[in-house]
Amino acid sequence: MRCIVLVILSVAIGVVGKAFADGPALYQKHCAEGHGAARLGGMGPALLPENLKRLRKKKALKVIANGRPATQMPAFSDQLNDAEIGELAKFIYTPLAEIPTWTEKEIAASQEIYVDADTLPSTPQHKSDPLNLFTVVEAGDHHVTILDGDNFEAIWRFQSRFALHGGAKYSPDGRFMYLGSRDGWVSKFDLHNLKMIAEVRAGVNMRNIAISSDGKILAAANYLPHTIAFLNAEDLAPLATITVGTDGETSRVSAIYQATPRGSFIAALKDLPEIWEIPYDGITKNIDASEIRRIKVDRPLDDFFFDPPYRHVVGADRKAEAAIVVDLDSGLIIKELPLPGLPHLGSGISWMMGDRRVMATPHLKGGALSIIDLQDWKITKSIKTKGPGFFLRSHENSKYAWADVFFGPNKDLVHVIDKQSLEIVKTLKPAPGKVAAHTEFTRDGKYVLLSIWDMDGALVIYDAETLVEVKRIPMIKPSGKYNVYNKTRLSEGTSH
Ligand code: DHE
Repeated sequence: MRCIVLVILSVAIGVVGKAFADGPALYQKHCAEGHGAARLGGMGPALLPENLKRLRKKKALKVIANGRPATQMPAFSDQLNDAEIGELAKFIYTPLAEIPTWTEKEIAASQEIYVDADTLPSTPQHKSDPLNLFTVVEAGDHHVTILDGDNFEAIWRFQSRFALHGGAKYSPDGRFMYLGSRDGWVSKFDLHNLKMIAEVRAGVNMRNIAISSDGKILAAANYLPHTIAFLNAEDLAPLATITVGTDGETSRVSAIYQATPRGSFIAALKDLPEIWEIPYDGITKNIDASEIRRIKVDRPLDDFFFDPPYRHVVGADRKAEAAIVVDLDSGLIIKELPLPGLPHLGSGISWMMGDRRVMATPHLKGGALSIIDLQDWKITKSIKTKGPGFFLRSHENSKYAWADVFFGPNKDLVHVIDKQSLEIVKTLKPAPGKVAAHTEFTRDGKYVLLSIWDMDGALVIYDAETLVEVKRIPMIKPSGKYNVYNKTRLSEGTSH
């Protein structure tokens, strides 16, 4: 008898245990309300492998167990055992069976307008120089700090959408700032009134946003679904959405860029050997295929660097470890440069070296910076660094370029390079053991702001000439920072 009871009991435990260790069921019970029944996001972020790329599984287990401080994410360790938490994590890292849809209808339904910008004063309601403000993304707790670039005091701080990515974009007059999150949210913030104006979700897994040079249209590049969404920059209402593909085969969109002198957006496609150019004036409700210029190349290219006139684009062929130069007027490949070690062309910048314009790019997998002559597209030098770097910055008024060492044992180092001799003149170690990365200059080029990319991090400000530290502001894992003047004036030393 005792034996039978034990058998029944163990079968029952087995059944219950199995039922409760079922990832999808656990998800529906505990997570669907906050993150959406289809995992596409809700109050909390989308829980899809594409959106969770920056979160290691081990960390995800901890977040499920302990929650996320200062957010609505609760701790589940008192409700779920380790096996159940493991099953949940496994489930959220499983790709969806089909590409989700996110049409204009869903985009429109997600639009939130907090205040009509026309009812607000059109002049700055603070004492800072509106063109020397910095938007600083604090990735550690998903906040944004607005920093005065003259006295380096924070004038505002607010919670952002989850996991912002890519540079902030500004309206041409510098009043409005636009942010994009990996979850597809686009936010419009008024820097004169320090108020959020509107938000909309332009995709499920978004790469970045770009703004047309007249400030009227925003474009959002998506991995999920395979679309580019165009928004009215005034209220973020959807203008048009295009599915990116050819002959029934669609592609993820790696990124979208504004090409000011060309009056167009240019898109990099992850899965198709094409570059798309979409003129601003072709973007209407009924945009059709004839409005899109498809430049055929012989392989998929992404991570673009544009020369200052936007005549040429340099794209990475990640497989062959080469950089391909395409003439955007003729649509022809004019050069293939062997650049092993994954060049990070998106971080490339250019400057005049004597009477020649050169570009420099870091490498994500190699301890070097490559220097390329933009007249004949020859690699002229490889500057050896202390490890692979991510970002590179300079300014017209500075003789130096700043290159971080983002990966490896020397991740706490930043090189300062003389733009004429191409020699490293100084290597800084602002916070031993912590990643030091991503610099940006003040509008006059006199100071440089550098992130200590750590939960117990800081923004370190240097005199750009003497290279001496002048201030350190504690911040929570600050990542990118974007100066209004440098971005809107398309400074050659910064990203656009
Ligand atoms: Fe980024 C910009 C792509 C991983 C932080 N990153 C960009 C841009 C692209 C890009 C196309 C330009 C967008 C723009 O400004 O409009 N990034 C990619 C990748 O393909 C890659 C390697 C892998 C991925 O999964 O997306 C990648 N990026 C990262 C990170 O891991 C970083 C360090 C942390 C994070 O936030 O995810 C990171 N990327 C940044 C930052 C910028 C950026 C801070 C803006 C740089 C600037 O100065 O403009």
